[in-house]
Amino acid sequence: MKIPSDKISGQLQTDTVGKTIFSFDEVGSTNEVAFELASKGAPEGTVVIADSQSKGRGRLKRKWISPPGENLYMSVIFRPSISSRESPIMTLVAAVALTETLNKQGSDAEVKWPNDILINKRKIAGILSQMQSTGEDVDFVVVGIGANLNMTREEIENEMGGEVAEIATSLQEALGHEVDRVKLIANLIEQIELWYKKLLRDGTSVVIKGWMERWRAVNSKVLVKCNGETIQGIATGVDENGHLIVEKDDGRTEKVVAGDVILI
Ligand code: BT5
Repeated sequence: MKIPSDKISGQLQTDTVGKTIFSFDEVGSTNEVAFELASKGAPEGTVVIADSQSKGRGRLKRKWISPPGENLYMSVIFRPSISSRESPIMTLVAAVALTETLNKQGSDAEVKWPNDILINKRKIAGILSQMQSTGEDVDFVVVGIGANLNMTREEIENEMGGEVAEIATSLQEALGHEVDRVKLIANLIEQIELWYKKLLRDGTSVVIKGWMERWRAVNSKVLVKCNGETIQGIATGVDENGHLIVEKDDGRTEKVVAGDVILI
């Protein structure tokens, strides 16, 4: 059943984000719907929510498991005046906003580069940002957020199956009780606007700082897999564009735009 958008709107005091909310029972992917809307000129701050997704997407054609009735699947349209190079910062804006929202509920969530949120080292949420550019400038960015909210361990195992269930968690599993989905979505939209405004007002450094404060793997030994290559070293931070800085074992520094990180 679709999440009532008027109930979310009723709790919002934002200027732009969530001024228009499209809520669906089921879609293929909220990112796909939002991308289509943005291509047709939908304004900044437009939100697309679905109760379930039949083709929920992760990065690199991976799947995002999206059962109905209990989770969050939401995409937001942004039209920031930034270059395409800087666009990964939008993923960090969403990561900080979501971590803050989850922790206000009493959890102990942390960010993982580039697009994950973890609780007790397991993945509770993922973010998928997709951009349309004109020349070097961003035309729009769709930021998609998927988070497991009211799933029990049994449901995680039934819905996700062995391998994914092992690395996944939910807010309910972490807190030991269910959360109010509408309230959480409203809180998240408020946090997203707050951090987006910080980005526009103060630039990327404030977002980077906020993200680094919620990143516990700083200075850990890592293996980074990107474009079929593997880099080994110490992850020391993220640069102004949200790229991961790795001090390699041979002493050289590498900046990674996209990849998967394994702690070693
Ligand atoms: C992500 O990709 O983590 C980005 C996920 C973004 C999902 C949202 S939902 C709203 C919007 N609409 C969409 O279609 N997508 C966005 P990635 O880092 O590539 O991670 C994908 C991997 O996470 C999968 O290969 C699984 O291992 C794991 N996974 C899949 N579903 C999961 C779930 N529900 N909870 C935890 N882990 C999951």
